[in-house]
Amino acid sequence: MKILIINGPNLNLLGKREPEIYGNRSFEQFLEELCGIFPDIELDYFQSNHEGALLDRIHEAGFTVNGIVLNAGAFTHTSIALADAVAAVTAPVIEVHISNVHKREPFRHHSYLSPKCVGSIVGLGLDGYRLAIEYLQRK
Ligand code: CA2
Repeated sequence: MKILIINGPNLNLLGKREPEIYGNRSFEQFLEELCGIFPDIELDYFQSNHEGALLDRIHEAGFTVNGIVLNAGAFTHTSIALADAVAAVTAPVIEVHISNVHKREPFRHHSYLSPKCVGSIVGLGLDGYRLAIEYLQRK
């Protein structure tokens, strides 16, 4: 089984800034933990600050992997192009947000991606990624 985790803009700063919102671990550290939790799953990870690069990765992987765990960062609230890409691919996509976007500014309450995803996990910190992978594993 192969699952691709995609993180969008600014998520490369995890563990370096705003620990009160996003925690104090880098995603690379957390990924090591995930690989230990899911030894039988091939976990691929991609982060980009560029919308086009995220689109290209979704297109490349979206017809072959067993699932995509997607935290599109702020593009969640702006990108019809990413929503179209999620809708176009055959792999199930789970939307994850580390923070509870519904407790934050109103502009974070709307997601163009949610209607195109199998489901969304918000506000559970990095645990959201683990839960999304568990769901995809059981399917
Ligand atoms: O809660 C999430 O996971 C978000 O996708 C994070 C995005 C934000 O724009 C979304 O509304 C919700 C922002 C990512 C910024 O990540 C940082 C991490 C550490 C330090 C600074 C920014």
